Amino acid sequence: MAVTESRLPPDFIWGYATASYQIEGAHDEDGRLPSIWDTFSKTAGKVEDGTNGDVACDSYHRTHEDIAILKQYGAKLYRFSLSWPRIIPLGGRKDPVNQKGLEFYSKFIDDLHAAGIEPFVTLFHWDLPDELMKRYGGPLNKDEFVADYTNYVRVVFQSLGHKVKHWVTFNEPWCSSVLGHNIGKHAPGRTSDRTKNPVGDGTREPWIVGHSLLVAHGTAVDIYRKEFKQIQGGEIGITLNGDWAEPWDPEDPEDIEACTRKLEFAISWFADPIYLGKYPDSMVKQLGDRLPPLTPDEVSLIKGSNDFYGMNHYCANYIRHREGEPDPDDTAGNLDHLFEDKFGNSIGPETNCEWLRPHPLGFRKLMKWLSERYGYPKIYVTENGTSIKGENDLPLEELVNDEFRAQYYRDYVGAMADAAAIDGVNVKKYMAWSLMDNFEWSEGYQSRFGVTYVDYKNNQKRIPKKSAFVVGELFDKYITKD
Ligand code: GBH
Repeated sequence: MAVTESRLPPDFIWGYATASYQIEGAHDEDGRLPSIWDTFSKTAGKVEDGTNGDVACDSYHRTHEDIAILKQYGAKLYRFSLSWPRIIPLGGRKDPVNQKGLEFYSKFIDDLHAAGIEPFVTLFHWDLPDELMKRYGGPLNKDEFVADYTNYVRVVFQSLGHKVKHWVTFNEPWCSSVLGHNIGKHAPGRTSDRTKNPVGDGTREPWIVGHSLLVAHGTAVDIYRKEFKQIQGGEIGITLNGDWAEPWDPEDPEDIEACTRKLEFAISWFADPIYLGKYPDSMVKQLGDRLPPLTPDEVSLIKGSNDFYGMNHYCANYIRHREGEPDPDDTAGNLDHLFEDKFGNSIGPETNCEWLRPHPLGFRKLMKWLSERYGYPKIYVTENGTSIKGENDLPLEELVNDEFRAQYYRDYVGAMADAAAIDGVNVKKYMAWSLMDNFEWSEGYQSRFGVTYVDYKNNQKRIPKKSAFVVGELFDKYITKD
């Protein structure tokens, strides 16, 4: 599918990604207290298969195994996240720091370096200390949240910053805002829908939370740059999710316009303030004063706060504009996400996730769109991957022969190489999601994203799938040798 001569630059590096709550387990060990995901997943009906992250992949006890597979696969980079409630179990700036939590990550980072693997550290991948949610509503309370989050990241920079060169402030703030405070599918599960949750206001809370996360991101970057960057020499940015949009009716200007609006509501909500210093006009127009304005001080903190653009990308949708006034609970931009266009063409094959259908060309198109809008920033792909329909039900010998996932990576890595070689996109790093099967949030353990099979019934045994080797071969092929 990719143009055969497209290549990635010689300094390109790649690896794998995971997140603390999805893999670590050890939920009550060495001083860790609950996060909002512990509480949410233990609330009846919130996770489809009734599971949680108490054990997950047991990575807290298996750092050596995880490093060994990374090495075996030839990865040079590992993106993982820190669990805030391991480091400051109650979360707040006046609460005690847990040395055991810091020691765990410190040792892990040393071991990665010893294996020749660069740590790429996410500071927040959704596991907010539960106490902060109870105390003041977490990011619903901007001032408290920003003060506690920046205290936490300062503790981390102080103790781990001399050995980490890549930081992500927040993973996918859209998910915390919309899935957590509008749809209610993610922790803390707040929504206007009273059949799902007794409290929440999906018309206002997602926009308040998004604002808090932007200000917390900008403030954390400011602290890093003023107090640590000069000595520690690392870089810092935010990771945004965003899937590509194709018009449902390619002839209808309103569907074409809706595609731009969809990208603005999903991506530019955060990226425009960071690169352009303002919210997108389409959002201001639809949301009015429900979108909390950025003060001039906030704009100066947030604008220019990305050393790189962290891009999580999985799939694409056909977009059809809606007629009439937007619903007050709408967060998408008054449009529908569809899997088929006007003519009945599917955007891509089904997977095990309702939302995910691969469409590799969309990866290239989105990188180009982002590059044009934001002035060709350095892009790091911080997640990309797929589940496979029915994978969980296959016998082991078939499951590990995951040709569908291997093909996904051939197509997506090829599309990225085309974006770099033909469109001039400045993409420099790539981390596949995921190193291993793990706790897939509200889908529990039913959907697998790993290039490594994890046998949850047999002591969390790790077994490489075919795709693990295909990914390594792909980068050998695409990266230009010096
Ligand atoms: C990533 O999010 C996460 O960072 C990672 O932790 C996770 O394991 C991985 O994806 C695989 O899911 O139909 O309204 O529920 C990906 C971005 C955006 C994908 C929201 C799912 C669901 C929208 N996600 N989307 S909805």
